[in-house]
Amino acid sequence: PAAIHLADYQAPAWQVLETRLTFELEPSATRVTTVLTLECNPDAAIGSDATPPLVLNGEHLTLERVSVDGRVLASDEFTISETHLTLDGLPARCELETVVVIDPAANTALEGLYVSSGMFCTQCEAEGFRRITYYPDRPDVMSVFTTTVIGDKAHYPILLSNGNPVERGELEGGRHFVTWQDPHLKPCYLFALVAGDLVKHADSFTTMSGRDVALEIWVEPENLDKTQHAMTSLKASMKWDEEVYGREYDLDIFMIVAVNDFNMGAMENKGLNIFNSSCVLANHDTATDAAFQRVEGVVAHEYFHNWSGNRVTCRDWFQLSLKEGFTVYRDQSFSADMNSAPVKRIEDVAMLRTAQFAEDAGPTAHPVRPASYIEISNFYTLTIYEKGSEVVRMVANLLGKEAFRRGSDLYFAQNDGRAATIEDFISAMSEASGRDFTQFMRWYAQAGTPEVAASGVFDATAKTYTLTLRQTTAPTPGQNEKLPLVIPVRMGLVSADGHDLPLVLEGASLGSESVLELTEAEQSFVFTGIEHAPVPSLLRGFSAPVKLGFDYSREQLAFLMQHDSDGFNRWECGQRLALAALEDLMAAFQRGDKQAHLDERLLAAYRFLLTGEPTDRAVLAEMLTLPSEAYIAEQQAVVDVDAIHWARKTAKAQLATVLREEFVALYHANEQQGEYAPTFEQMARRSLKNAALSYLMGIEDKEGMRLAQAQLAAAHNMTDVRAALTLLVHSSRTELGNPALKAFAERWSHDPLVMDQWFAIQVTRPQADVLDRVRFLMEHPAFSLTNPNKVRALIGTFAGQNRVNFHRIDGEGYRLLADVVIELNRLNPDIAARIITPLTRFKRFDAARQALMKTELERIRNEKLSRNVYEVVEKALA
Ligand code: HT7
Ligand code: ZN
Repeated sequence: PAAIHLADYQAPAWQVLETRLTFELEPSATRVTTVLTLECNPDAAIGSDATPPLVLNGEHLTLERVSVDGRVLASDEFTISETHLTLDGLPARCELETVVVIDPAANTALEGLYVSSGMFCTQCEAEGFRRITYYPDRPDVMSVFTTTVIGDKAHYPILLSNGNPVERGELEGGRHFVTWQDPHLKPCYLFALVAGDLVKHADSFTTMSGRDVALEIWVEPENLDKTQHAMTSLKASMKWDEEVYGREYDLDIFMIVAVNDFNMGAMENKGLNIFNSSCVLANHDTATDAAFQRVEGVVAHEYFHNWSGNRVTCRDWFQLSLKEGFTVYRDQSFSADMNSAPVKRIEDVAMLRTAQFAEDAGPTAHPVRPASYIEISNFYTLTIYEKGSEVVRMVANLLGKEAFRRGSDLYFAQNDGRAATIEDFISAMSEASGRDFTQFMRWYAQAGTPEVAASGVFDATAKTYTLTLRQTTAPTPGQNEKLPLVIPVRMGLVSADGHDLPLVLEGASLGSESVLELTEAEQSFVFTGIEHAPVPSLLRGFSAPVKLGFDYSREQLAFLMQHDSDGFNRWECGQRLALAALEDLMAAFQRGDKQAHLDERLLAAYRFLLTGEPTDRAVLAEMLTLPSEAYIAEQQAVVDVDAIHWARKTAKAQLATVLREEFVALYHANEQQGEYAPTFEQMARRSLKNAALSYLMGIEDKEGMRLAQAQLAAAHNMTDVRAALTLLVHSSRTELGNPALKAFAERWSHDPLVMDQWFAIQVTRPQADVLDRVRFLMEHPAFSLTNPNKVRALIGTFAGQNRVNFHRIDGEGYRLLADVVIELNRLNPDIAARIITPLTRFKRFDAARQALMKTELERIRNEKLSRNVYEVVEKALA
């Protein structure tokens, strides 16, 4: 397959002024009649009246008829291939009608129109619309749509599409129809259709200009009691976008539909968002606090797309981060406002630094705006989303709140109804603030994570502190040369008594905190009037997506962990201290010393945390969590999964042994009082209590065991149940874990989202027999390779989270993943290309594992591959 290049972009030759669609729904033979009002773009006309060819995308379609301005065309009047329908010599303005038949029931790729749990639904981003009808399937062709959906009334009483319903009625043969009109210009990737036997949770929202908007969440009847949290989140999002960005909703109705089979989290189709059921359904019996927060975040994200994505869309798919990076930044800010801002930042940064940094250092590394792709579905990545959000965050922080708001207002005003580029976004920010972003634009073009090495020199005589910052970015595939970036480093200098010193730089007083802008490969900043050697607090709030190196002593880390005025950096210094202690243990493991002791300074830091007054329980829970195995691995030159696993387990056990009483006290201090509520305060208590339990279970403490069993039996909420069940199942006490698992499955076999958790709990067991369990569970009646949630829960969780067993030295973990990828390559290429990721990172491991992983990649390469898997495997093996 050939690559597509940003440099080759050309404006479309034809515009679609109007799109009229009629669907006659049948699971295996749906007829789609499409009427397009077309107009040739004046710039594209060849000569005075000849028009360029009209090239429409279309895949997996059976064409029945084509007509132009009412005349049916003979088969030699157009060209048809597996991917295109081409018409020559059309009038500059004409009406084209096509009739095609498609097979939604056989569509396991879940792109285009497909059937999920007996209902019809669509997924058109990025290039799914071409599996529905012949169309210029590109985001810069925007049209108004009228859609008539016809279906059997008994099976599909609910017929939905974008916009407002304008007509409905009965037809012969037990069928009925509804016509929907969407007055807003949109590209076809925002088209949606849903038909099924659904019930709704209805509510309403009054916008800031006083319009009433009907809100509807459509679900299968058994899920109606899991919709309240999504509805609350939706209303909060609508209000927040009005208050923070001045954005008002623009249709009379906003709908969300939950579907069980979905490749990603959700889709922002105009007025009709379609959600993976896992990102919309939640009640306290079935969903954990983490799931509640995910629902809140995803509902907000999709709603925010109504402006950042739909009203202003992308010119081409290279600009994907224009809508995704900006919208992630918006949803992260929303969640920070709704919950604890420091915890939200800690979670987002932890994810970025483990998963996105690994992507940026791997074979598929790409810039936030890639220069080329083979399959666009492969580019819905952490780099586009999360690093893209960090780039927008830097813009926002460099400009300050007011100027950033002026910039976003200008961006929306200048580009409303248009397909825009990243330059359009940055130029609005520049115009609103007067700031020059020329160098900053490199963040969009350069792949890889920059490293900033910091060093400081205190001069007691001159009373200065000189901070030197050096930036480098390692080469990434296809990009050897890296230029210096604009790196904002928010910082302070902390005195021995724990206060931020006043900062004076080149005669200017900057207050107690400053943002240094590193723009060259190396720069020094000389702070004057410094009486005693300070401890620098750098990259506060994680002010840029970089790896910061500073040679802190462990004492300095412990000091900053207690005294830094920046909450994020207090956590960060605790993590650095823990990492250093874990590295000691890893070194001991590697030299065969299993009696090594944990650094006393980490024990003291934990004692400080456990005995102090908790100001913010949620932050405390984060601070009591050791760096994840994935994060520790990121810090190693050659990943030693066994050493990492042993070190983390040993550190936990030693902390629990020494601080047992404190953990027991912490558990009891945070037990649930009164009724459950998904409030932030209660969630923080639950995470603290379950953190304490996890330490106690790390030594299989008798009291810990008793508490875990009691917590499971009390079944107050899924957060507590899942935490207790996980700890029991992961313990050596199979006589406790196995019956608990069995009882859980009996209680929840009817609920697919709870069964996903049941799978995930089992496949993260650290014991070596887990691989047999994974193969066994793949045969379980509740498992299905055609359901992405099940694949993620069982296979994705095993390969991504059970590192010590996935990377078994006999290569069985790799073989299992490759077997699944080969099957999925046929069934669902998008999921196949995502689930393969851990295999592509072979360069991070020792020679023996590298060879085993490569063997499996080569086995996959020998198959007849989809574009998705081909692109990933070729890049990995290049
Ligand atoms: N904009 C949505 C993207 C999406 C998607 C992409 C490829 C394949 C399936 C997909 N489902 C949804 C999701 C979002 O960022 O909001
Ligand atoms: Zn998005």
